[in-house]
Amino acid sequence: MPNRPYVPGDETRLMTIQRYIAQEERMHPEATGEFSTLLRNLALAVKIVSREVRRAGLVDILGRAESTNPSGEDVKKLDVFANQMIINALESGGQLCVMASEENESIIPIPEEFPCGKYAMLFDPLDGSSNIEANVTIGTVFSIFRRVSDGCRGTDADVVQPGIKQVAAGYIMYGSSTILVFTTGNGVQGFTLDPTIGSFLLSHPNMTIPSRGNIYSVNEGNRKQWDEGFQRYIDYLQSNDTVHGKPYKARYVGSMIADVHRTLLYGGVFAYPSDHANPNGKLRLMYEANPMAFVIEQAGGRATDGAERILEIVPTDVHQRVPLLLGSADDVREAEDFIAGRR
Ligand code: AHM
Ligand code: MG
Repeated sequence: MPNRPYVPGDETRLMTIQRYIAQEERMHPEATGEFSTLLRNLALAVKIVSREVRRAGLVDILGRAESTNPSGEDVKKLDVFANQMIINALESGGQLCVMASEENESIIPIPEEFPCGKYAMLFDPLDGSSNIEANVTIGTVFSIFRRVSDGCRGTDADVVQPGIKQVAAGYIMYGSSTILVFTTGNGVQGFTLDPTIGSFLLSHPNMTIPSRGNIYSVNEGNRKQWDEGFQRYIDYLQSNDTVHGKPYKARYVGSMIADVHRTLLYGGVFAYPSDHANPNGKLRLMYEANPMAFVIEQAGGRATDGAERILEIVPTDVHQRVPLLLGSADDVREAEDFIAGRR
C-alpha cells in the first residue's frame, strides 16, 4: 500500500510510526522486531522531551545547568533532562549494546541488570540548545548502527563506525509542531506528533529534496575566517546574474535541525565549513553530520566535508568534528567545485 499522508480528521489514512515500521518489517522475514521496539522506545522518550520543551516557558527548567559538555560548552538544563530521558527510555529495552551522546564524554554502557542487544545508538539529545531561551526550534538527532564488537555489551568500536554503516538515522524537531524524520535506507519519512492522541502520524511520506534550491544557510559572521574557495562560493551565490535564481536567499537559524529541515523541504545548501580558527568546523561527525547526511542522501541530496562524502569518512573519535556541506545535489556539487579550486 502506498504511504499516504495523514490528513487530520481522515482516520482511514492513519499511518502511525509503529504501523509504518511493522509494515517495513513484514518485508524482511528475518526481522526480529527488535528494531521496531527500539524506535518505539525512542519515540516515547522524545514525546516526553517534546512535552518538556513546550512547558519550558512555564516551569523553572530554563537556564544553565551547572556543567559543561565534553566539548567545554555550556549545558542547559533541558539538555540534561533530554539526555537522561533518552538514556532511561532505551537502556532497559534490551535492543542496545551501548549508547553515546553529545553530553557524555565516554560511551554509555548498558547496565548489567538490563539485557543487551544488537544495536548501538548515538544521539545529540537537544541540538541548538543555545536557542532554547529564545523559543527557537531545537531538536534531537539520532544514529543507529549494528553492533560489530564481540559479546553483548558494546565498546567504542560499535559507536565509531563510518556513517555508511548506519541502519537508521533521523531527527526530531521541536518546532511549531514536533516532527520526526527518519530513514532506514529506504527513503525518508516524516511523522508529525498529534499531541491530542500522542502518536506520530505519517505527514511527509517519501520526502525528496529538490535537485537545486535558491537558499544558502551558513553563519556569515565567520566569513573572514573561511577558506578562500568557500568565500568565493558564497560571493557567487550572492551575485546578480540571475542564473539558477541568484542571488540566493540567506536563511540561518543557527539550529542545525531547523536549517537542515528547511533545506530538505525547499532545497539549497546548508554549511558549517572549516575556517581558520576551526579547521574541522563545529559540528560533530557521529551524531550530527552522519545522521543528517544519511537523511539528505536518502532524499536524493548530497553531503560532504568539501572533499569527501560524509558517510564514507572513517571516524576515530566519537566526538570528532567535521566540516559539513549538505543539501541539493547540484548546489553541493557546485560548492565542492569552488572549494577544490575548480571554479
Ligand atoms: P550544539 O550541539 O552545542 O547545540 O551546537 C550545534 C549547533 C547547531 O545546531 C548549529 O548548526 C550550530 O551549532 C550553530 O553554530 P554557530 O552559532 O557557530 O553558527
Ligand atoms: Mg549539537
